[in-house]
Amino acid sequence: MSTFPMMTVQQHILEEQRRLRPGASGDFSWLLSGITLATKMIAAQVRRAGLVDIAGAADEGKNVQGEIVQKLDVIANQALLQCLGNRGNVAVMASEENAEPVVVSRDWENGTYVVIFDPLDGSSNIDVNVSVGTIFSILRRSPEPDKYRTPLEDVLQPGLKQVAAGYVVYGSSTMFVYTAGNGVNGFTLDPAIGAYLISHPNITMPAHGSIYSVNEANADSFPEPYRKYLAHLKSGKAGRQYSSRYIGSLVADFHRTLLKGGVFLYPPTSSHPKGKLRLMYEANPIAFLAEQAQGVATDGTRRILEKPPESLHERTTLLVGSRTELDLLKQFLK
Ligand code: P6P
Repeated sequence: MSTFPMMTVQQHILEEQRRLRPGASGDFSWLLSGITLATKMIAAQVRRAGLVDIAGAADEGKNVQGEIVQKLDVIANQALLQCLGNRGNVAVMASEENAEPVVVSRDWENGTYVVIFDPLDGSSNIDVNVSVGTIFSILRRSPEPDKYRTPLEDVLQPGLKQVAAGYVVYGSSTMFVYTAGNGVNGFTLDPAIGAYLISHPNITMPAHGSIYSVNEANADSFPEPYRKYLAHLKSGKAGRQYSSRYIGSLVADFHRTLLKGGVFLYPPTSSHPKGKLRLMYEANPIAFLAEQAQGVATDGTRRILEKPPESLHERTTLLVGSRTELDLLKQFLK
C-alpha cells in the first residue's frame, strides 16, 4: 500500500470518463483540468491575501511593488476565464463577476461546453480569514447544432442538464469536491506537490444530522412556516438536540452539511423576497452535489434542479441538506 493516496483528481476524472463514456475524446477531463489549474492559482492568492492587504496600496490601486492591487474575486475571475478560455472545447462562460456571458472567441463552432462559475463566493469574508470558495457548473451546449441559440440561451438551462458541478473550499485545507453524475468525491490539495489527492471518496450526506445553518438575524422576516420549523428544531421535539452553525460562506456551510448532515437554509427575507442565493452558479451546482450525495435541495416548492432559469443572475431560496431534516421542513411548508 503506497504511503500517499496517489489518486489525483486528474486520474480520477479520466477513470470516470473511461467508465462512463468509453472511447470519449478526453475533452471533459481536459476541461476539468482547466478548472483545477485555475483554483490552484486562486488558492495561492487567497493564502497570501493578508500580505497584499498589509502591502496595501502605495497609491490609488497600486501596492508598494507598483503592482495593481485588484480585489481577489477579480483575480479569481480572470484565472478562470483564462484557464478555461484556452481549453478549446468551451463555447461560453458565465460568471458572477460578468453581467453577460463570455463567448470564447475561438472554437465557437466546435465548443461543446458551457461553464458557469462564482469565482470567489463569500469573498467579503477574506478580510477576517474565513473560508471562501469557488463554485462551478458545467453544461453541454444545445444538442441541436443546426438550431442557432444565443450564448445566453446556451447558459440558461435547468440544473438537471448539468453534466458536472463542484466547488473548491479554501479553508484550513484546500479541497476540490465534484460530481460528474456518478457520486461525489473530494480531493485535498497537497501544496508540496501542487496536486489534488483523493481524500474523501464516495461522499454521502448522513440521512439525519444535528446541525441547522441559517442567518438568524433574518429570522423575523422569514415566512412563518420557517420560523415554526426552526423553533421545532430548537425545542428538542425533533428527536435530538440541534446545534446552530453559520459561517456566512455558502461553500463552507454546504461542505459541513455535506460531510456532517443537517440542514442549510436561505429562506425568503424582507430584503430578498425570492431568496438571496444565485440559481445558476450557487444553488444549481450545490443542489447537484447534494442529490448525488443522497441529500435534498429545494426552493420550498420544487427541486432546485427543476427550476427553469429566466436570467443569468436570478436569485432563489435554497434549502439543502439531509433527507430527514428536509422531509420535516416540507411538512411545515405544506
Ligand atoms: P448573508 C456570500 O456573500 C453569500 O453569497 C454566500 O456565500 C453566503 O451563504 C450568503 O451570501 C450569506 O448571506 O445574508 O447571511 O450574509
